[in-house]
Amino acid sequence: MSIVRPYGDTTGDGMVQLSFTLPIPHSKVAEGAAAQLAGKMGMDPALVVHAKPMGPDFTFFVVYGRVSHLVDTSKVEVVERDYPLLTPKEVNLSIRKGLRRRLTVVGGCIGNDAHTVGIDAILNIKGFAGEKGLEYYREVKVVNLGAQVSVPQLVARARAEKADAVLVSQVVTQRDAHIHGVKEMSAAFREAYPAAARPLLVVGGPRFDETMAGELGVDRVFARGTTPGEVASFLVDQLVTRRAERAAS
Ligand code: B12
Repeated sequence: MSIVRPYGDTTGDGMVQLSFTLPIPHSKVAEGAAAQLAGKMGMDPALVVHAKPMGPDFTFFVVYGRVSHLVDTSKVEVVERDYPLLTPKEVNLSIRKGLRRRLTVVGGCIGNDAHTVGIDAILNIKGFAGEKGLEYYREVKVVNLGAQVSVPQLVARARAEKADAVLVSQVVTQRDAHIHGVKEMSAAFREAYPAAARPLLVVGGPRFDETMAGELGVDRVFARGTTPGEVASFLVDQLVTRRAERAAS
């Protein structure tokens, strides 16, 4: 069945929970304002179930209520994985046979972003979710530039290392910093390289929409929960398998 409604107390009752902050001190009026907002967003009835002062001038709310909207799962657009998931052994073997040299990856957090935990989860040997990071792969050379790398620094290092792929993390999303940062980065790589020689551009972070690769000018977007194995498999698919297919045709 492709049409579904939210489930709260009983199947299909349409109940949802919403949290937000209003820039007003906690009071009965503030709670009324929260209920009014939820009502305008389509929740009816809208019940304020939690209100907590956040300092003297702000209040955090949780509102529980019913919405009448239906969701059609057949109209949902997502990026499905379109490459096979490989084990580290298979990744190493493919690179060795297909490239006949190590695959070089340069990565980091660009702009002001200092949230390195995500890129480290993908690159560092300790990895993520029980999987080892790309440093563990014998046939992958990892250059992790860490936090707050400027775009010119990233381009220069990618050139110096003859990077096959550039992996960029953006976690801060205030004022769409992640979107602006990635667009600046992809434009800089397009300017610095002839199209055929440009490294594969891969970005990731918890608030990216995976369908945005084209708009951002990158080859792939990875969102929250990404594992190193998925990234390694994607790199092999793009830089070894598909390249060999193109060369053969
Ligand atoms: C830890 C943390 C910090 C640490 C960072 C330490 C470090 N070395 O990374 C410190 C204390 C330094 C910090 C500072 C700040 N932080 Co902070 N921080 C967090 C926190 C709690 C966790 C982030 C994290 O480590 N997640 C774990 C990793 C594993 O998850 P991930 O990043 O999503 O990565 C996964 C995927 O997204 C993906 N991925 C990520 N990157 C990449 C890249 C590639 C190429 C690929 C393939 C995949 C990929 O793979 C990873 C594994 O699955 C978040 C809140 C939260 N719970 O998420 C806030 C948060 C990100 N921080 C926030 C803020 C505001 C800040 C500060 C501005 C606070 C301040 N006023 O000073 C500063 C900014 C510093 C800066 N210049 O960037 C906000 C951002 C809000 C926004 N809309 O932008 C958040 C959301 C907290 C909040 N709710 O307000 N922070």
